[in-house]
Amino acid sequence: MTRALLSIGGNLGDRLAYLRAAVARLGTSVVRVSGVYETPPWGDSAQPPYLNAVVLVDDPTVTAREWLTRAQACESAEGRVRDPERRFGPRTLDVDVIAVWDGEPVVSDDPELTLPHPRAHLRAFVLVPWHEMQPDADLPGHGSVAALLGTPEVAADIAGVSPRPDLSLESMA
Ligand code: A4P
Ligand code: MG
Repeated sequence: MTRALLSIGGNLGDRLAYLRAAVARLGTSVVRVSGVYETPPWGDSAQPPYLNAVVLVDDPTVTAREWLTRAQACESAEGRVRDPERRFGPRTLDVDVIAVWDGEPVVSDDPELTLPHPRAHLRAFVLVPWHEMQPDADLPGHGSVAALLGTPEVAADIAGVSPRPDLSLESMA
């Protein structure tokens, strides 16, 4: 069994359409999707707000590296253009691999695929939707998602993460 938690987000163009396209492209591997949240830009504030969600996927034939390949295929399909000068800059679609479980959590410090994602424990835009979808979840190496929501770095950002119940991805799963 290879299970992964993916973060999806974007802040250019038809943001909901890009999130829906990502879920559709992930296809039958999708186990659950979170609600959609409007979130302030993290890491580079001079850009529009994001829509963010998380997706739990499961496919026994897919390795951790292949989840990254699939994530990047979703980004490319939705026209994402990378600006090497602007690391956390605006994008149509960002798909990050937050964690992978292959029976046990997969741990990697490879810069091409670092697992768990090195900034996930700091990001309310990942942790809030994940907690809503799986209240008992653990981020490998960092403990429970519920506890991470109480850390000062994350707690300070929670108020800005607004549920958008009018924008559902559920019908895609
Ligand atoms: N990489 C290593 N580990 C991973 C992983 N676990 N998942 C490598 C995905 N990629 C991983 O990624 C840069 C490199 O990270 C790749 O070569 C990949 O092999 P990228 O997708 O080319 O570039 P990026 O996404 O712009 O850079 P980075 O550093 O991954 O940025 P983040 O962390 O993805 O942040 N604010 C809000 N509110 N919501 C957002 O969704 N997203 C970002 C992007 C910034 N601010 C945001 C949001
Ligand atoms: Mg990324």
